Amino acid sequence: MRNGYAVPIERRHGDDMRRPNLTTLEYVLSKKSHTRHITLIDPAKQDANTAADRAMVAVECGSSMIFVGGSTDTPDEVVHSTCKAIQEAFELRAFASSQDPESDESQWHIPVVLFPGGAHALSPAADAITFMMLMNSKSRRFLVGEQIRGAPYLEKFGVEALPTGYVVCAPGGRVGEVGDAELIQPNDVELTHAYALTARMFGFKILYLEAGSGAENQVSEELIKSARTVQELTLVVGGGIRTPQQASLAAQAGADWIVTGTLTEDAANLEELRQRIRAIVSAIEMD
Ligand code: 1GP
Repeated sequence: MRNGYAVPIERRHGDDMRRPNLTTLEYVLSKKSHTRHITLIDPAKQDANTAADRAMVAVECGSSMIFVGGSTDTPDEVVHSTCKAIQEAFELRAFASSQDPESDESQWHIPVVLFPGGAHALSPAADAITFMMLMNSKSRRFLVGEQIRGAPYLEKFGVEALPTGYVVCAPGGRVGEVGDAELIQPNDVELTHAYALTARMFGFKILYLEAGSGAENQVSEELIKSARTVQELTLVVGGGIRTPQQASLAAQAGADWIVTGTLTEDAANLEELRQRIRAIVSAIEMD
């Protein structure tokens, strides 16, 4: 474990201007008539400027939040420069929109949220963090250990914590392995319900059902429906969602948010990315 923190503490000043009345948690929990989309950007997979270009395309095409992170051991400097580049790009776009009466500035009031693999991947430039307990981990490290390491930095940075129960479902991928998870199987309906109840009883506001990045199979419809019965939780579903049909299945089963990551990384260029995200967003907005 490192003793210091490599990234200088410099709070962004733009967030009050960009989202005047809502905390990020209020924004995430706010009820919408349709499922919303999150674009996950793994800072290890591209340079900061490319990440910012991809994030801008995502927002233009209807993504409602950007996650920055992944399960890899990305140094905090890389996470920070990615968050910073995205925030700066959004601020410029918000400013440009504010000068144009035809343009909707609020489109750029999109939170940039850390989705960390551990306490090493933090940045003061983020609006918030999915502050997660990997609920089905067998390792203390992922239940509370990394969180205890990260909490003092987050407090110092003033990065808002989004209290999240994180449950890894089969196939689970790398996060299932690294996180030492007892994977939830596609028909473990009662167990999923018990995890959802436990998350609520711990006071978590968000439950994230994860199949693992690049998963061959997404989280099953049955598991999403089962978690959905605990209505107080905001339900995030991700892993293995690549097509509008898969996104629609998760949305119809009750996901409030769906996350895609690989879809962005795999796109050959920004135009392909644009088409992919548009297709996913319009599928979930129709449900
Ligand atoms: C991974 O749920 C996310 O943590 C996204 O998964 O890369 O398969 O879209 P994909």
